Amino acid sequence: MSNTVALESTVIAHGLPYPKNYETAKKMERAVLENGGIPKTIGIIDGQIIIGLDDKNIKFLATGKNIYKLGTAEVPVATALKLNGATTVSGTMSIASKNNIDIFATGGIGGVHRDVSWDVSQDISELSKTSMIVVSSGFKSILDVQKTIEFLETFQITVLGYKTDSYPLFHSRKSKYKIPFRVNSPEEIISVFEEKRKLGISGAVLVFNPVPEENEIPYKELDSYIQKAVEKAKEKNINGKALTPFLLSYLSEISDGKTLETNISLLLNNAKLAGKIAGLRK
Ligand code: PSU
Ligand code: MN
Repeated sequence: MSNTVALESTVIAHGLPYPKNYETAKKMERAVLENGGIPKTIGIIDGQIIIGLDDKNIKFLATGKNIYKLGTAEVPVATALKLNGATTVSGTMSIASKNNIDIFATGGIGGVHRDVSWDVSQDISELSKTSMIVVSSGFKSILDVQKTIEFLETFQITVLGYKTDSYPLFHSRKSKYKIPFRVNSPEEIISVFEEKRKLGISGAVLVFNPVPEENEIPYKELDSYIQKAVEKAKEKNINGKALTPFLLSYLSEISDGKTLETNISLLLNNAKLAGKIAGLRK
């Protein structure tokens, strides 16, 4: 397989505010490149799937108004109806895997939401069937942690802690949940992935790479912000695709931008690790 690293565009269009979203997208590409990989940011412009969005298109997704948030299920709608859309973890993985790309870096994956019944991200079903190394900093801490861990198990998603013994939780490096397997090098990640593929087992190898220490927000501090954000979403009746973007921006607001800085830091750190993994392919 190739040394290309896929990057998603939902984090640009719906996960971070302008201009930080644009700057971060460019910095993620640079981080992949500097560490030995070829970055390709994926999105849909006027119904065209683009693997390797150029500067103009990244800016368009970073500033545009009617940009759809596209999971795998919505990708064909966007191409048929000639829409503009940013692809989520699931949408990006499904496009990348059909184009010979099997390494992907994101921030936090989707999972099972708190309080809201049956809001489970398409990311989980995609991770269960698509063969790919996915580097993230955990699932988003706005989720129900325990239920999401159980879902990863049910869907046979291979989980590895990168230099960590517990599940990192996006903004936080540690949690009380022990991660079953720890790896300490990009080489070990590649070897687990190749083995999974050789054995004919479908699905991703999900690598949890904790946010750098200097930017982490300890879970205790974070949890009070999250509870407030979840309450607010309930009060405003926000659900479905709008829920994650709302919670992320509300968290940034009530933490004085602290969660935003953390989010950017972990995205860059994940791009760096994915670049290193890809560099081994040369
Ligand atoms: N990682 C981030 N910020 C984000 C996302 C990931 O740091 O905004 C996006 C990803 O695209 C992920 C999506 O697939 O949030 C999950 O949304 P939902 O919970 O609605 O499935
Ligand atoms: Mn959802």
